[in-house]
Order: sequence, then structure tokens, then C-alpha cells
Amino acid sequence: MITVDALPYPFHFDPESTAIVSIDMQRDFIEPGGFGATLGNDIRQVAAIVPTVAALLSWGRALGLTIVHTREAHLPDLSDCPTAKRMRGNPKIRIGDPGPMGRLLVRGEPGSQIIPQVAPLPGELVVDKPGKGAFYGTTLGSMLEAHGIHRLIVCGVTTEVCVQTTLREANDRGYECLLVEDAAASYFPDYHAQTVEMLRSQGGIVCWTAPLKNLLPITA
Ligand code: C5J
Repeated sequence: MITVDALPYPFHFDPESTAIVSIDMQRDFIEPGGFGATLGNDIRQVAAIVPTVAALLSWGRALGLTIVHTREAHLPDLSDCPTAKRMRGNPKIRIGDPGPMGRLLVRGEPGSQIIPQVAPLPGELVVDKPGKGAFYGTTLGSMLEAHGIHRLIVCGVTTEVCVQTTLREANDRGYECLLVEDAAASYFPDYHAQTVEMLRSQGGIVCWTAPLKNLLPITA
């Protein structure tokens, strides 16, 4: 077992049973004209973590961890997008509508692609998800089971929405999870900070947290 200096206490993992889950590092959340921007968000807040996520993925690949990438994206006929989700808020364009990067949050469209700096390499797992959590409506659970994965090292956007929902889903399913604090971001820095605090509170009620610098010294 490898030990990471983490909060609220050290996190232990072995490379064979651990996956990095990189959540929704898509153009739709990070680039101008995407879903996140159409909701009025400041995308610079989430774009800032791209180098940290890239460094985390490089570290995980060198250590031989299983790498999973998720994308929040709906089927082209929107049959997996509840009307309530599509109608939520008051955006100029809605999920499924044409935008500068194709149809918003729809599978296969340019906006749904993971940005090149942190894109999947051949052989890495990619999960398209209709919800905020990566387990809901996907085969993630069976994929992880098939790979013998019991621990998740999690990063991505946004901390208080898809990252947090996925961590809570994983926690309820018995996974031990470490959130890499500076490899996750929100459009709202306060939400990020509070979510990190909340998730690791009460003895790590949902997960452990650590900054990337605590992982990088660990080598194969
Ligand atoms: C949101 C996400 N914020 N990936 N999605 O709608 O966090």
C-alpha cells in the first residue's frame, strides 16, 4: 500500500486497485460558448486547473493507474435528458440547441469533447453520463468492477456539482475516494473551498482530500 499525506488522515492505495476519475473536462464547461458559459459563469475559474489535471494524469499513467474520463453529454434525441434539466435556468441557449461548438451538451458534438490537454489516451476508459453523478445511468460501476478497482482519485469540474455528486455516489457504493483539491474547480471559488471542507469533514464522511504536491513524490 502507498500512503498519501491527506486530510482528515492519510489515504492508502495500491496502483492495481485504484483509478483516476477525471470528471467532465470538456469544452462545454471550460471554453467560451459552452454550457457553462451560457449559464453566465466565469470559465477562467475552471480553465485554471487544466495544467494541474494534466500533471495528475501524467502521474497516474506513470504509476500504472486505471484512467477514467467522464463527459456530461446527452443522446442526440435527448431521450436521456429530463425536461426539468433542459428547462432549468434562463440561459440563451438550452441543452440540445445549436451553439458555437455544436449542439450544447450532446454526445459527439465538438463542445462535448474533452479538451486536448487532458484528453483520453488510447485504452483509457471514457464514460458518457446523462446526470451529474458518473454512476447514474452509466456502466461506470461495472467497468470499475471489471478492472478490480476499489479506490478512486478524483479531479475535474465542477467541484460542487459533478465532482461532488460522483464522490457521494462512489462513497455510497463502497469506494474509498481521494479528491485532489487543486485538480478540481468551480466557477465559484467559495463553493470549491466549502465543498472540499464539507466532503472531508466528520472524519472524511465522503472522501479524503490532498493537493497534487502530496501525490507527485510517489513514483513507480
Ligand atoms: C455542471 C458539471 N456543473 N460537470 N456539470 O452542470 O459539474
